[in-house]
Amino acid sequence: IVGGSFTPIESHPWVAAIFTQSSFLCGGSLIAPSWVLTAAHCFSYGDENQTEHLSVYLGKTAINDTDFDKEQSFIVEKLIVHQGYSDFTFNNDIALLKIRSKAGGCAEKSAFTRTVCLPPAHTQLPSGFQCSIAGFGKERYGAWTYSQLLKQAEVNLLSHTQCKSDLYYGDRITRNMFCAATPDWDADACKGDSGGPLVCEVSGRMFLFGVVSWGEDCAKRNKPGVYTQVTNYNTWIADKTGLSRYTEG
Ligand code: 4AZ
Repeated sequence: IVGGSFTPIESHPWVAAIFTQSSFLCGGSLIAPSWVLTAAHCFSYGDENQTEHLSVYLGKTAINDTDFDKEQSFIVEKLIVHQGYSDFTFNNDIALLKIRSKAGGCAEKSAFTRTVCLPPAHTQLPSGFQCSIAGFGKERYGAWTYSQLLKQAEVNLLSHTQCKSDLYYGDRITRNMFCAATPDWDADACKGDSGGPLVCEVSGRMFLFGVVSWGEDCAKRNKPGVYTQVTNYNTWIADKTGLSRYTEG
């Protein structure tokens, strides 16, 4: 995250940290006790062996410190990449991880870990609506390392029309994407925040509306962050996880 502020995991307890062979890979969001929603582009296409190298942590505020009193760790039982994901356009940049602890259990609710709600299908928020993003991604585009501590920032939703203008991203924005930025272009998701949450508060509850997907540079004028539109995937999520569509909200 560029700009924004450091934040404890208690403020974003659905944030998952995904590692591959002990290096940090991507963010994610806990949507059910054994399911993490993340971005498809975090994974290499067709590598059947990659799940055995993946691990997922919940309850983590510092990426390289272990706090056994707060964090929970998991192996990945199943990786489901959206069948329509394109590595060229980043359309359908969404994936699911089925997680399980070494003892066979799922995530346990605590002050540091809980699930985030999925919004009802096709819910639309108005442009300008303020939402928040969180992650361990780089604090500047050219930084050598990821943020050691979890960060968050407030960003405003942009209209599809604006984001599809030539000045922004033109036709690279599909209907499965939306954009968010700050009025001064001073806060944004960045490398390493991919797969992590964009959440918006509606009627006093936090809902997962976006998955950090891509963008040109970070916090760059006229180049907003691009997010996967989670509300287009309620049926896909329900089908793949077997979770009822009626548990949403
Ligand atoms: C990345 O490379 C990335 N500014 C993620 C988000 C953004 C840019 C790059 C948005 O993972």
